[in-house]
Amino acid sequence: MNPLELSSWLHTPRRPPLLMGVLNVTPDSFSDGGRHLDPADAERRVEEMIAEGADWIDVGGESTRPGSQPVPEDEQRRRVLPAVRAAASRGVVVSIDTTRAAVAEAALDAGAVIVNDVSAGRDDPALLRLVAGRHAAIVLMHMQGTPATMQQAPTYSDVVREVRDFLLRRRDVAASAGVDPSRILLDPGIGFGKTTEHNLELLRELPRLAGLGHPLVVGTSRKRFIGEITGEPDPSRRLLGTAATVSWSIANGASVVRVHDVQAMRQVLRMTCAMMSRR
Ligand code: HH2
Repeated sequence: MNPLELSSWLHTPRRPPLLMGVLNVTPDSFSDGGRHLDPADAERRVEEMIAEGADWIDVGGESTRPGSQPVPEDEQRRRVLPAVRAAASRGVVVSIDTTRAAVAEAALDAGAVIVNDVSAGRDDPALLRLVAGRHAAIVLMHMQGTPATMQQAPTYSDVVREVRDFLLRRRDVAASAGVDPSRILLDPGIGFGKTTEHNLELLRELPRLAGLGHPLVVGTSRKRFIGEITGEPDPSRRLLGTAATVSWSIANGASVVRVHDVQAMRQVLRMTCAMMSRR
């Protein structure tokens, strides 16, 4: 999908679900860390994901796995810009996975059109103003705590209600900062300050989040809760567990699924959409 098609997709009431391919340009991401640090490797992976059927490529230069520490803006920029340029030059939709306005701005200059902010505009207030000024799209994601501490003791009285209320609050803050509401996507933040049971509850109740009037992004790919349920400790071997969650998410209203295994999940998405008559 190219950026123009994204604009019309955002205004389509029954949107065909999109596949967001993950490209982490980091030494320490939980599943693809260290594999794309050389710009030539990142570029190869971009080409591969496009050939495999990615609609959109999400480039990140900072791991947000549990226990991770922030990466300086300069270093994030150094890591992500070659990959953003490589993906944008091939005409595909590119998002920048960052919480920092300076990194997002450099990525938008290099051709990204979406900011994927796992802090939903809380880490750097300048980020929402930037998105507004550039008429970019933004993913606002729920997270309890920060990556450094979020898995220590996640607590909710009603996880679905709290995530829903949070997303609506952050949507309002973004809109007040001037972000075009039709360019806001929401994400429950699977694995971000949540136990396995919290993640399952959010997936079970996904239609409640898919009905908030914004496209819903869901990122379950290879995550720890899949390992816990399936007994598979190696993230790269969680393909089938991931497939189950991707199919479920689409059937329950997700508009975008964020995945590492683009080729396999393209098949899952096609099959799920065919069963739902949303081909
Ligand atoms: N998950 C991760 C990172 N960014 N963004 C959104 N919108 N939704 C998610 O679920 C999400 C995200 C974590 O996965 P990954 O990028 O593979 O790992 P790491 O944070 O270790 O780089």
